[in-house]
Amino acid sequence: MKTQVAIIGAGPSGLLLGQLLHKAGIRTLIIERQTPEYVLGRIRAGILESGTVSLLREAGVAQRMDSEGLVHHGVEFIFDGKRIPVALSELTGGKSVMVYGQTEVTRDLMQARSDCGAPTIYGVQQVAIHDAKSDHPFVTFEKEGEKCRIECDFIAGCDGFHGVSRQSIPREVIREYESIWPFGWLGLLADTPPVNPELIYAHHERGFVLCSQRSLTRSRYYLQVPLSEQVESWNDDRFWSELKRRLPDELATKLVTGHSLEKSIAPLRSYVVEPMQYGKLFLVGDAAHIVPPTGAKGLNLAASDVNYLWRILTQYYQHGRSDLLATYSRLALNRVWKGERFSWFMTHLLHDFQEKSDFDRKMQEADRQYYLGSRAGMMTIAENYVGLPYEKVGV
Ligand code: RFL
Ligand code: PHB
Repeated sequence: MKTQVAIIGAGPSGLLLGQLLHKAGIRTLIIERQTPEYVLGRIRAGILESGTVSLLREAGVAQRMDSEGLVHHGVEFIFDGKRIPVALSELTGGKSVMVYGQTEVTRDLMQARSDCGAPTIYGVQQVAIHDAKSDHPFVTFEKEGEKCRIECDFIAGCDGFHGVSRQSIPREVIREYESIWPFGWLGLLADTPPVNPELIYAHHERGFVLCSQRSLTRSRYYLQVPLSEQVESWNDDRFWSELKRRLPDELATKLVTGHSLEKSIAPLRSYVVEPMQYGKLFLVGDAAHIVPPTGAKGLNLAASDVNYLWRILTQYYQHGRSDLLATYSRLALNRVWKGERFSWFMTHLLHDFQEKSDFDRKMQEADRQYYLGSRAGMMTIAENYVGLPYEKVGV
């Protein structure tokens, strides 16, 4: 098989890159380890930054998002039982975020790819990257026992944190930065109306709570839990009653409970690999960086990597700009580190840290008082939450 850009992984990074390159007339072939049903079954992100929304529009896959997604102009914080609205749009000169689930983004991208006839091979095994430093890189894999080979100009490693792309780069040419958080998030999805029109990020001495949503009839809630917690020990009743204990009375009494559609525990991790390029191999999205979900940045950083790589590859194919290829890692990482910082900041601000000293707890409290008690503080939160601007490529 032969293509221009071989894409490993059909998550949001791989599919969005494939779609944008296809629109620019560049041939791609995507290979994915799982089945499409499995990929669509993973419940993950829910909040899209304005830049991600624009990119999905540019990719021509925004029709359903624009009609079914919910535009949010604000978000709410709670600490010491006090509710503090943060007026995102007012504080950012009119920007907003979109509530539209990663599952739906992925479904729209899969549909667009099949409509335009661009190839995706699901259920591949033994994926390996070869000669990434040469002018003739190639990817090998097995499909139903048959060995296959893709010859290409470039390889996009969009295969998530546990994929092969990052692992195929020699360890001596990369540097990894990592911080593991001492708790996880227990998430529950239910067909119940959200407890509040806006998302709520709540600090509580029993642990952090997030009240999110997928639509006006589907809620997504998260509870901070110790890393030792097993999802099996949380039946729906236990989840709902713990959630109510961590919310102020007026919200707890309004909360509509119901049967869970999904429940899972995710550990929290901060991770970045540098650089994000090795010869003709580019790392994109979770393959190169992970953030704790508190800032709602994971999928959005994946989209920002795609934004840079798609523009660079398009300029290369359409205008011969081979000089831009080496700029990818710097452009992507500049924004990644800011997203890491905001996610780290939000996680620190809102979670309960059992091992913190009394002094550190007071600092955390002062941070909440400062950031949510002044316009300057709220503006900082708002401009990061709606998404920092992308840098221009090739100037
Ligand atoms: P993905 O989605 O992990 O997709 C990678 C794909 O690669 C495939 N793969 C392989 N394919 C071929 N060969 C191999 N050897 C392969 N190895 C792996 C996998 O099967 C998979 O299909 O990475 P991608 O595309 O970079 O997308 C990243 C996002 O999924 C992730 O950052 C977000 O979900 C993070 N995230 C959130 N991000 C946000 O922007 N806003 C949010 O509100 C938000 N909430 C969340 C989140 C992540 C969560 N969890 C569970 C980690 C909430 C949670 C609970
Ligand atoms: C979600 O809806 O899954 C969600 C929303 C905001 C976050 C994290 C997750 O910060």
